[in-house]
Amino acid sequence: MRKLGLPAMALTLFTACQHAPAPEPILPVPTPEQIEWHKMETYAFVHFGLNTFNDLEWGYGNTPAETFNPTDLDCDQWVRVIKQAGLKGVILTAKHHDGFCLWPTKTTDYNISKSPYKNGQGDMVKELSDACARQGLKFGLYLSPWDRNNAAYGTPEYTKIFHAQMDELISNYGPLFEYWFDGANGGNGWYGGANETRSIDPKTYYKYEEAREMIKAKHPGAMIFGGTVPDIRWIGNESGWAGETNWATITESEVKHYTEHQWGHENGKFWNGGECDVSIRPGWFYHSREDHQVRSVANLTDLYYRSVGHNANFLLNFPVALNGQIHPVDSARAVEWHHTIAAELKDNLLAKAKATASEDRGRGYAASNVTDGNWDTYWATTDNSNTGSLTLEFKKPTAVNRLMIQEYIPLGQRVKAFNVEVLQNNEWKPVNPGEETTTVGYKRLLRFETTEASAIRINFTDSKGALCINNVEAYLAPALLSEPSIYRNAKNEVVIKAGDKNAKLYYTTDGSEPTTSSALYEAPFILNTKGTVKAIAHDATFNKSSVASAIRFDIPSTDYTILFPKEEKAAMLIDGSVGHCYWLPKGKQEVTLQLANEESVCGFNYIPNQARDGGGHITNYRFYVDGKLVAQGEFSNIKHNPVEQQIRFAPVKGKQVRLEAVSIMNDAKQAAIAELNVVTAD
Ligand code: FUL
Repeated sequence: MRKLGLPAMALTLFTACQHAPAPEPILPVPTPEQIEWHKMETYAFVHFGLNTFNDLEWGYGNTPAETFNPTDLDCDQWVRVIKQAGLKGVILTAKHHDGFCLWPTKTTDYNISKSPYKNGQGDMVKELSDACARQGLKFGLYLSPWDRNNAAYGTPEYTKIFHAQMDELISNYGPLFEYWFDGANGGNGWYGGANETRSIDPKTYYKYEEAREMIKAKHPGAMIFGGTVPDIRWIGNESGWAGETNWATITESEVKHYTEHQWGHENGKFWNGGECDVSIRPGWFYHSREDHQVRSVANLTDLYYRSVGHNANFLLNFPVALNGQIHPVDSARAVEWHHTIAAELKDNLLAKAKATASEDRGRGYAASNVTDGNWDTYWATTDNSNTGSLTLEFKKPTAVNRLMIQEYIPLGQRVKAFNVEVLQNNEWKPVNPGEETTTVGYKRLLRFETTEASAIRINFTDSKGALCINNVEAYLAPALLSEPSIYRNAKNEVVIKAGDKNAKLYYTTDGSEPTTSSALYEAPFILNTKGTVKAIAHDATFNKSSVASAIRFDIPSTDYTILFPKEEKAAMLIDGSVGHCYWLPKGKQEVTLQLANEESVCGFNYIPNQARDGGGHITNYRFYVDGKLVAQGEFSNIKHNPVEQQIRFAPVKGKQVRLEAVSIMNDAKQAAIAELNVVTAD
């Protein structure tokens, strides 16, 4: 054995005195790039393209390129709003399923150069990437594999076109932080005029392995979303939340149903953090009819806790409006949301707390590492101890209602379960009695009722190995009021509900803005005509009003008679309650409604099954007024985003309407309808 010289020996001894050995990693562990991605936490999506100008969610591939014509396009405005909303990057839909390319690609004529925008000289991908570079925002791209325009779709030639498009995108627009491959492969499309259904095997057709190599060669740090070799995973819904249990590890080949993505797999073979994508409005693309349906600050804040606070990243979509800018309501809401989160998590009450633990693994792994503000130092237990508790003592009793815990993920995700207690008058009390919380990962945020604590104790009750916790913070978040919900039931009674127990509700029915001097809501009231109800919630304790809610009610339930299906249960179709879903009986999949008076019908609303992962969604429909076909088409993307579907058409006078389900999701035989009603002209 080679003898160590004195200085080398001293160094070895010195190092040994400094640190106990680090825990062995528990595989799989994230790559350094994946860790950087976790640290981004929130970023933006922009859906903009031909769909915007044609009021569509999924263009069929035949909408004329000439219709793309934003009048005041301003990518710097997008970037400003996105930055002010605290989001760290933006991903642009360079090509959606309709196949229209927002850059002057050489691969197809169906692109921006064939539009009137800048007389065919425009390049949206460049405009946005330049604006990002100017203002210091990360940039990413979405390229839909499914292409409903391309004549070659379905043949090997299209795969080449798809890769060539990707090559243009990765070669000409600067560094990318994320590359998004959408999973939708709906089947039917225009396909160069063939107008048919084409199916491919998404596992092999797009050659994702080669695509990955191409992207990584130019953008080693880019996270690949979707495809067969992703770095990060879809969370299994388009509603913006991750499961309460959320492992950043998964074995894709073992996923039986896509909704499993919300939890990941405890013993997954690959590190694949979850990304929660959601639009700030019901649709991904802009529709003016949704101007009053922008998510509220309370809703977005809740989603933040259920995405970032559940060990996932949050991808918030802005459907850019027809003029080429983020709508003022969306931007105001997103910025206010950011300020709300910043206010909720402003002063870390544990910054100066004394941290002790049931044990640690020796020098360098003390409990105090969880409050030192250094992400790379962590409290760790000995190898054979997969439980342990961490106590954080305040200088004096302190009111708290939020707790943040982070694991040192470079060594793998470990914690399986824990609970939290507070010390009050020398007695430990659970913050959520009887509840065990599962998984921590990169970040876990807990919300609980405001409680006085002289200390907080976190009991880790199960873990895959030694505990490695690098950060714990606590906060006192101010109260945040939720907007009231308003609906009208089968008896024409308007019911207004508050989201918070101390809130009082005030409302108007004449279209004016409610204030605390408006009518106080005490009980449901009758509205048996068309009308608009507006309400606010007010909590005198915090002297704060929430955003008002407003609903325009069309003709009341009592003005409908259900002619078909002829069964009592069918009343659920028009009872105003989206929670009651009606399944059409076997046989003819249609609904016929008789109206009390002849109306000028100009549209209808179909609310699909709202049960979590519920089925029965109608994917293609026909709609008749007095036996005359007035509208037909598809409810695009209804499977993953089952929001209210509103179809509008030129007014037609009539007394009888019929909705026919032409096809149902997954080729099911029975359609489900939570609510169905008509839109009438004033
Ligand atoms: C889905 C698409 O079908 C939607 O249109 C949207 O782009 C969403 C982000 O992904 O799969």
